[in-house]
Amino acid sequence: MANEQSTGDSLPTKVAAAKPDPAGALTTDVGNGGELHQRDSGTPLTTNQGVPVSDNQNSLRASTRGPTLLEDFILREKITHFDHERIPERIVHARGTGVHGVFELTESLAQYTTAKILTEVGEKTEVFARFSTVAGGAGSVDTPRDVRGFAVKMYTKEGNWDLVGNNIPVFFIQDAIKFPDLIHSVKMEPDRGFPQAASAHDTFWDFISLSPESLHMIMWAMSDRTLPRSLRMIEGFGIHSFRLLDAQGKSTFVKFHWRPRLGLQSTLWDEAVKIAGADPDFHRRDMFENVSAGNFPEWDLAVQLFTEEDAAKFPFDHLDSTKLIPEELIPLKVIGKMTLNRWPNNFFAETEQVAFCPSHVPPGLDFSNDPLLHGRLHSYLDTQLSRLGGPNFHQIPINAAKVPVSNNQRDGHMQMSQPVGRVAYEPNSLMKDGPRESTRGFRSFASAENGTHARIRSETFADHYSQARMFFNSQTAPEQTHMAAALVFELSKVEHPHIRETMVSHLRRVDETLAQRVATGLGMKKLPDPFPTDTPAEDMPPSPALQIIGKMKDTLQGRAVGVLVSDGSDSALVNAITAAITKAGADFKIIAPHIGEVELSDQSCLKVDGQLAGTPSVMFDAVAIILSDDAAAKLLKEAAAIDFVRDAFGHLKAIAVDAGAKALLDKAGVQADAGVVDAGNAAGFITAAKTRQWDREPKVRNLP
Ligand code: HDE
Repeated sequence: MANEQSTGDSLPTKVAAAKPDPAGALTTDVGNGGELHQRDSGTPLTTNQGVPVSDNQNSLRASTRGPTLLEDFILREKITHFDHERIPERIVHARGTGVHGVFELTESLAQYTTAKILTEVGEKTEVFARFSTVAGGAGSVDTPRDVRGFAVKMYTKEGNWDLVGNNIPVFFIQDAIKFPDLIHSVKMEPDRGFPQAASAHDTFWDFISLSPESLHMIMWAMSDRTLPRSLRMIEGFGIHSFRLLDAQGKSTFVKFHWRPRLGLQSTLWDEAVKIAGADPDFHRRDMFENVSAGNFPEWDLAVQLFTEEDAAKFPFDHLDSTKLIPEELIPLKVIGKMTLNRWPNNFFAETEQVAFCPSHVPPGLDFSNDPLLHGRLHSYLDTQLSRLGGPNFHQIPINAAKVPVSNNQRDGHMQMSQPVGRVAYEPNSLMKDGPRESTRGFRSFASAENGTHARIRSETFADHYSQARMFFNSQTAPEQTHMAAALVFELSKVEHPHIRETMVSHLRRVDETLAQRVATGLGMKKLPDPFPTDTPAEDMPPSPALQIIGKMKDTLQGRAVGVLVSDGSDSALVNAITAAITKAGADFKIIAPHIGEVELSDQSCLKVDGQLAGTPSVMFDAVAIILSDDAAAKLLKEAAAIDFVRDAFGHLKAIAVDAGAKALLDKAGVQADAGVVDAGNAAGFITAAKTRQWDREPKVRNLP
């Protein structure tokens, strides 16, 4: 039952003078600052036992200025509950943002599976999605360079299905036994307790340099995929191969992909770093604001389907989670759409307490033999036991299936159900309508396993470099440059030269030009020898589907534009540009030197969304600057204004400028290019704002 407590909607009324009552009679309240707290005006405030509380401002004292009494059970209950408000945060993916939504199937997979969620076209299934960073704690920032978790709980008619994926289709390691080491290496170093939410330190790169299997994932991690512009603009991947089973038990392998309808988009590293300071909640706020405003993000669910025979022909092993199946080899088939449309009521109750387990699958799905997946099938259930305190976490509303749950499991910490009757076992003859096995129940694929029982890694898992090379070769030139720059940045933070050298020796196995660029960036005089391997990279055809820039949608939809104005700004220009932004499906925020309102040239008033110093240009995809001459002259002395312009330019954004703004550009040393557009040319500005000005990059940054 919901814990009915004051919502805080009826705030205490402030009065000039409240009189203390020495006798402690309940006619008058004495609160801090002499606030009179309205009694009997809303829902009664109670203890957790339902006892109404008369005074929530003063603890029980032996005398007016005397000691507080242990007898005060109301104080003790309130403080004790508060002391226990925190539960252990997730060991990985602690920082997350959750949203409710719905999944609708558009194409049936009835040919391959019995799972109703994949066969009933038009059926809408409630979902809860949680997006996360991996390495940082729950209070860390939203924009470190990190993989993003993409976990979706689907409350299907046949029980919950948790598709617990990431925004990258491969992983660092091939075997679950290595996972604690990987995570320990990336987390804060144990002797010093830093760095928080960062892979740029010795222990991470030490581990990676000694784990060649991680090289493909490292290519992704050093790409702009780990710097998403918005959680609404990331892809999601189930990574492992799963199985679909039809009514005869025939198996087809499947990989799951989420594709954002808004398209992929990333930030630049310098931008992500500055966003971390300007708004540590950048992604959570972006999701909250858009879902609250009705801009519901949508993803297509697509599958890659293949048989055992197809898999035997792949030049890699699909059971190895460091490998992906190029779309050019097995095309994606779109089968449905997810729309996220409802912000949770309560962060803790839902986003924090949601428990995902890859082992939660409905009948008609099953697992492949991926050894990483098998480790996960154990780990998630286990972690919930300590994080949520016991085996009844499935009863917490956000985790509860939307179909009846009936079995003979009993008791345990925080048991919420009250089973009736004397039977708690099966088979039984005493409870005729008790829970029984079902012919529609979950079945595992009948596989014939044979081979050596041993701690062994398959030969087919030995190639660590071919797909790393394929990924690098598939990128556009600016994306390759960003990867080189990311490697230089990260390895420059590594204190031990031998770790840097080992990493460059691995890069020589991936791509010689990349290795050379990174080595030069690290000030190395000569290249180390390539890392010894029996399995050097084979050239694979590039896969353009792995790009971000090449795949960017020609749209401003879902993006945000910052419009910097002042008192006296030209109203016609401001109105035309804001109308064009809205027409393009984007959002705009009005920024000004002061909060409140600005009075435009035609005396109309415009509400200000953000004060200049607190709303830097890194928060936006493009900016428009329309200033009166007076304001422009004043802002020439304002560092926040100069930074606004310099960063917008440095981050390759389109900038719309009027005459006043041009002075600001000059002061910032910005030499206008095609991305700097006259504010009178709203259409030209919108076109430029749909992409970054990639040609500008070599002019503003020395890249490796
Ligand atoms: Fe996880 N992972 N993981 N992981 N993972 C957890 O479970 C684990 C892996 C992923 O929003 C934990 O409830 C092992 C791959 C997401 O609540 C834990 C291995 C992928 C989330 C755990 C992996 C993921 C987690 C921590 C190697 C992408 C956040 C808290 C075998 C396919 C879910 C929790 C959320 C969370 C274990 C590798 C995705 C400890 C042992 C590969 C999105 O159980």
